[in-house]
Amino acid sequence: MLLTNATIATLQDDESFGLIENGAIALEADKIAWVGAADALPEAYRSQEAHDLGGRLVTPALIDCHSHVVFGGNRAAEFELRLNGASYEEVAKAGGGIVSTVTATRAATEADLLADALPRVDAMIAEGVTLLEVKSGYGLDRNTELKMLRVARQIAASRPIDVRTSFLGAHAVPAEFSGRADAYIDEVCIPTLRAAHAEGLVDAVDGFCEGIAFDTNQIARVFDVAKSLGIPVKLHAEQLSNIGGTQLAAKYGALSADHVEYANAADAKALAVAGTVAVILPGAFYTLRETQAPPVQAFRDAGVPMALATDCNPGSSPLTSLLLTMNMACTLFRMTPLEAMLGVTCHAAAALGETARGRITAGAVADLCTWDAKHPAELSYRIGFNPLHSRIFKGAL
Ligand code: DI6
Ligand code: FE
Repeated sequence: MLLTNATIATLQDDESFGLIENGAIALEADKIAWVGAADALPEAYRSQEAHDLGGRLVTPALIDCHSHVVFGGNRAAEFELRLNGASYEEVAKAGGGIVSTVTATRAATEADLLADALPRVDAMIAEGVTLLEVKSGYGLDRNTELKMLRVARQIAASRPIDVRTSFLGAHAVPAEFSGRADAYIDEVCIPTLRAAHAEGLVDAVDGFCEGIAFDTNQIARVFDVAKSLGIPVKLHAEQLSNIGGTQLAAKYGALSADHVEYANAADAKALAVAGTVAVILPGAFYTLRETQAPPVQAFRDAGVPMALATDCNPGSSPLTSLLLTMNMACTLFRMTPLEAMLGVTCHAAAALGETARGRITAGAVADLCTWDAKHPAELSYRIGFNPLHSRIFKGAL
């Protein structure tokens, strides 16, 4: 395939959009073979059938590097209760909160979970997503965690999208282990991780390091097992308070530390040294009406790559739009449109350990989006508008 008459945001480095006006991109099978100005196109590619893009913008396809897109039920009733003035206790008594999602996810069949997840995935695909991370963590027992991860694999078999799984057994302490978080880690979380790994279901290991979830010692025990199995780690860290999760993630050479609202300058330095990506999740910040913004300037100063993701989940971020996520990151956190673009492409790829994706360069995977737009800043600027013109997944339109 040959794309011509394109305005290309190559993102070849992190300093600019790397714009090429009147550019061309030659694809060979599932890879990008050549990119540059049309008048420099090598003879060898000139005979290919050309798709004239009429000056449209081409970017790397979008990557959502943090999602909990597989879950049972939803929490709209709890949303409504709260807006009618119910207290946290009343919501919990009415069966609300993460517990209700765990109950619904345990009760659902694999087919139910897949049928519920696919419309959310389709909304992502419609905005140009070609690579999606999917976490477990609403099972909190062996069978349901495995079930969630199998459904994540089925998403990739059902749609033209790649999926990377993260085992999030350390997401919450289930009711049956109330007050016994250590026992949950040893008796359920770690054995389930081993079983899921043996089934080929785990691409990375995640955890929720927070006062209301697990402390650094408990997460470290899970990470040690991940390390012994050769699985990369990532961590929900410093979302609601600073308890050392970011430093722990850096110590383990994590792919990413996610949320990080309460991270500080020392944490940013540790991430930079470790080469760990900071994943910024404005959907959860917005939904929870948080006031502590992530230390974007400290990440810039330290040279920490920043990614953006939906955190799509039924409680704190019922969001499927990565384009809206880009806008929120700019408006709420003062990230620039360039940072937002890098955040949903090459930096998101890095947060998943993918080095051949997220930039338009010879040899990269041919995952591309074409947009009814002239400049990449338009993608962050608009609210609730989807200018996707076409999506190319592994070289196929
Ligand atoms: N951080 C969050 O904000 C969500 N999980 C997490 O690790 C909350 C999940 C939920 O409420 O269902
Ligand atoms: Fe999350």
